[in-house]
Amino acid sequence: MSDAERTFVMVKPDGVQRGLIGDIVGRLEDKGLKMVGAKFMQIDEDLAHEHYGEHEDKPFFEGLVEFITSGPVFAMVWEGDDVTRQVRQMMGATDAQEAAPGTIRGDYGNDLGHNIIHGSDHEDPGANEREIALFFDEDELVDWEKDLSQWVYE
Ligand code: IDP
Repeated sequence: MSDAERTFVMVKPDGVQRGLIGDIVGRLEDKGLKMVGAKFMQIDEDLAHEHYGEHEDKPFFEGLVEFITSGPVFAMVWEGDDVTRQVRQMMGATDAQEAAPGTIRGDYGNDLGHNIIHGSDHEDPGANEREIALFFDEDELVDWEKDLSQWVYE
């Protein structure tokens, strides 16, 4: 499993403030995914601009930067088969009011901007690796065997 796909996931400032880190980590663990990196951190303006660069021209961009730098986030890297798409499915739609019940945004969120969680876009090839490299040094990621994986994947 060491060459399995990896994706970047982040509990946003609203999720941290609301005490949802444990629930979100628990959901990803319950799914059988493997955490290979994590850190509790504060995003600065430069990192926010780089991470959300694709939205630079959008009217909500300044508000988005202000929000994502407003408090700590919990940044993570998760590994598993097709993990980028799997996590996006678990997250639900961007607008938490439209996200299906049972998804993270659907169960915890009530807003488009304050939507609890970020996960790399599976429809943007390479976004997962780009975002991982932006937030983590290679030596901050742990290559380990999860015994449970033999019961998760055939
Ligand atoms: P995603 O987070 O589901 O990938 P994106 O379209 O990449 O959605 O947008 C990034 C983030 O920007 C969203 O998660 C949300 O917090 C914020 N955002 C997107 N569209 C709007 C908007 O129209 N108004 C306010 N915030 C928005």
